[in-house]
Amino acid sequence: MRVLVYHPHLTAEYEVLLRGQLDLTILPCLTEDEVAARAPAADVVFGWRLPPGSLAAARRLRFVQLMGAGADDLLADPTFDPRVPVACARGSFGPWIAEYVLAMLLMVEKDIRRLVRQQEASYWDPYRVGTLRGKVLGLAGLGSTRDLARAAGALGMTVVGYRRTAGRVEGVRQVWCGSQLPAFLSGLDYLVLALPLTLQTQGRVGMTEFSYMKPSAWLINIGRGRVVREQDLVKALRAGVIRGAVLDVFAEEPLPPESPLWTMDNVVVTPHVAAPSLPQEMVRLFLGNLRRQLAGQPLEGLVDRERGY
Ligand code: OXD
Repeated sequence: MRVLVYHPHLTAEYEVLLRGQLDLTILPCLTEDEVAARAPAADVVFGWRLPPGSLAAARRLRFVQLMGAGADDLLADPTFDPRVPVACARGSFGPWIAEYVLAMLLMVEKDIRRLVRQQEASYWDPYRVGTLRGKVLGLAGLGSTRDLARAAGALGMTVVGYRRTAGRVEGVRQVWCGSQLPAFLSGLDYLVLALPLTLQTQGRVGMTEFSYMKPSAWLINIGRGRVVREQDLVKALRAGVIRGAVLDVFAEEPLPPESPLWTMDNVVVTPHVAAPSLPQEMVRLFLGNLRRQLAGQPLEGLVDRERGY
């Protein structure tokens, strides 16, 4: 079985972890051109953000295993054979998401950036710090946020959620759906976007949605940048429509140096680090899926092409 492995920086590490496993022949690729050249020989692709067009000549693929949560880039590639099953790593990130969001919530409530600035200036100025207790956390995207819901609940937050269809979710006090978006947004202190990028979610959050929120509310985006209309976000933050934003994902990554988001004092920019793909975890997932594929069983994290995630 020939496995094409592609990661812009970590191909060598993946190759070492895969060596000797299941009799695989590894086709390591470091560049877009190498992926395109080796794709025709590959039975399986194991990759991170596969360059558009690079799998156009792959004709023997049994499946593609992505090292990340999102499949939007690959599904949007018109040269990629739509019959090839795609699996993503969406099940691996719950604990990471919980840690990242809690860190950011506490940073905001305690104003940790101010504490750091004060210490840097040897300046003693006690101020009243906030608390998460009693605050309302809204989760848009409930697939990978259960650990977060549990942890936030344990710290005394009220956790509510929004998704396409109604139903109960463990740790979430109330799940809003469909046309209830304004009601969902209006009650929140923090809105966490953990949504995939699909035709339905692209540009879904803009000025109209911000205007439903409280002026004291914060947005935290850990899903995909293009779910939010970035220009509307900048306007909303400047005009005080919402209080602030913590952004780990952007319409364009790396965030361009000229983006106003870099320098706004009510914005925290992090470089897509909320939920990292650790090579060991990704290899475990990949080998599990390879065994499933060989045994004719359904893949874990199989992407539903109709839904786009
Ligand atoms: C991604 C990820 O798919 O961070 O971008 O997992």
